[in-house]
Amino acid sequence: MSWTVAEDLIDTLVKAGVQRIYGIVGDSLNPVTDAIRRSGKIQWVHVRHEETAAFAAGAEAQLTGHLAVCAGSCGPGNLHLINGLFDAHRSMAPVLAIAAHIPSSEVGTGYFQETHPDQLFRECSHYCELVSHPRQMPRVLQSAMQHAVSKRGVSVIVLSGDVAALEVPSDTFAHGLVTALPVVRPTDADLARLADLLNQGPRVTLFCGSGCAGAHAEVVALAEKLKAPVGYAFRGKEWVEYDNTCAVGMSGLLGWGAAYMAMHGCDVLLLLGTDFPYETFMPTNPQVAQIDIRPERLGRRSKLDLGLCGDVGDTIRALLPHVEPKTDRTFLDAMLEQQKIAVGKLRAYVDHVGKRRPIHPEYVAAVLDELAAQDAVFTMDTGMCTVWGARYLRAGADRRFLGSFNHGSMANALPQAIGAQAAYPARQVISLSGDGGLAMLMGDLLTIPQYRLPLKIVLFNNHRLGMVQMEMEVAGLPHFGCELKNPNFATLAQAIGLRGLRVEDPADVRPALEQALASSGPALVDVVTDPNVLAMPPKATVQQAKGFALAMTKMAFTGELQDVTDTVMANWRSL
Ligand SMILES: Cc1ncc(C[n+]2csc(CCOP(=O)(O)OP(=O)(O)O)c2C)c(N)n1
Repeated sequence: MSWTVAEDLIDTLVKAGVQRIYGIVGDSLNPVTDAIRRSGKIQWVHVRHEETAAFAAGAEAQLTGHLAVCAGSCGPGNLHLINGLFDAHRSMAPVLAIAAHIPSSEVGTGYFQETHPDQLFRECSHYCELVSHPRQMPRVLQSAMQHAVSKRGVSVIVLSGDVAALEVPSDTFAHGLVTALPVVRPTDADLARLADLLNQGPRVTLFCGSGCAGAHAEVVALAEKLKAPVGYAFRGKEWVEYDNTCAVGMSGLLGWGAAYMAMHGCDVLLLLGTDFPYETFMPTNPQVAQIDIRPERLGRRSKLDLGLCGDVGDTIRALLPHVEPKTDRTFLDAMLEQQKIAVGKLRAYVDHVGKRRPIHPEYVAAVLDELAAQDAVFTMDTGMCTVWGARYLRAGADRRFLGSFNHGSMANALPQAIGAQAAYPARQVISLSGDGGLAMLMGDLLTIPQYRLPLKIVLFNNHRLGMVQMEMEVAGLPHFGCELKNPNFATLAQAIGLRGLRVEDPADVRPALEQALASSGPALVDVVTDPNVLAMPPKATVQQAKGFALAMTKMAFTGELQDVTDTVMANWRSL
């Protein structure tokens, strides 16, 4: 029986556990999509923009931990994957992209739709190879999958349609995806050095990132033994915030709580699986130790006194017997008290929502947190939605948070929600979308009814590119190019086949969210929110305050007095 490269590809992916491929069909991809159709074992999820395909695959991979796949046709088709692939790669999501290519005989001739995907995707992948001969195929695919899964990130195979249709020689070998992972921890001598450092420092703080995935019990045990406050970056929040009596919130621009203070007031700061990028939020006084599975990351964000390569869980398990229990809780208790105060301040626009229109977005996020399921998957757009998610959504053992936390791309939330809901049809999936973000990949609202995905979209419709407006203000610049003239998105959603609810009055927030979450099908809640809301980082600098004052003054002088008044009125409780 003849067996083509495309058939071999699909058969191997089925055996590796791949359940669906997101993409858009095209001539060069025909042998592959036809092999999918004939196999009947993989679902083809056809989206409306290939960027959605890549984001959706990235979300599926992050949630399941398994290989997820997307595909695009030659030239512009696969080029559209690129932004989502950058996001997946930087999130360490095991994703395989199938980039179909122009006819192999035409490569290098400036042919119709010619690009060079093997060069284009190099920066956003661990492995990116052109398949030009069928005999390469089983091994190149094996290698692509191994790179994606073991190094955690993106692999790309570039495949011309004519090569995909060629017969695979019968003597090639094939074996399944190898997923076994090693125990990775520092040597005993290095662990002893780390234990010494922790034992000697009276006040220790832990700061956690996504490398703490699956290590909740270990991090909490270490914190309790050391009486150490635990701060986190957003990608660490979902793993360490819940059931943790030492948790003191997040640091960074999105942050709140006592994490900043705990990191700056300690004697030893232990960074666990975090590549938190903002040097300005890192302290210079304490001794800093860092554990990361990727040794190339050690020391690139802050001063470093001891850097060790290891998996967080494996390392803490080996370290714990050498850590002496501390009895003095003074530092921890002081930080927990600060945390309580900070949480109280966060409630300023939640507990006193009043009748003010447009609605304060903080209130919407807080009510959503209250009403959402304990195992909900939240996706959130880059922009203010990420701030509200960071501050108002509480983590839980089974809740998951997805954003474009490392790549920082707009328009991530809807496509990530599509991937999440495709992978978990019975789970509550909620997209916190910005109006700018939603509009950017709005075509894929159509994918929701097409696949009967029951996902919910909560739209923070502030008629602004709000995050950038705020950035302009803190830099002392008047707003420019941030206004959005929006339709009624609830009506638009209705026309597409989603349940659409429009909310302009704070009193309607709760009932509308309740109705949306209770409905068995997809729903979009279009909440008209305040465009002038500011989100202060946990440590606002004098420079930022000055910038804000300067922007307001400039706007007053250019006649935009109403905007100035609105902004001050919107934020007086936080200013
Ligand atoms: C693809 C892309 N384009 C531009 C930006 C710069 N940017 C970051 S946040 C943002 C505004 C987002 O606006 P919106 O989705 O309406 O959310 P809001 O901040 O108003 O809540 C922009 C333009 C980006 N990060 N990604």
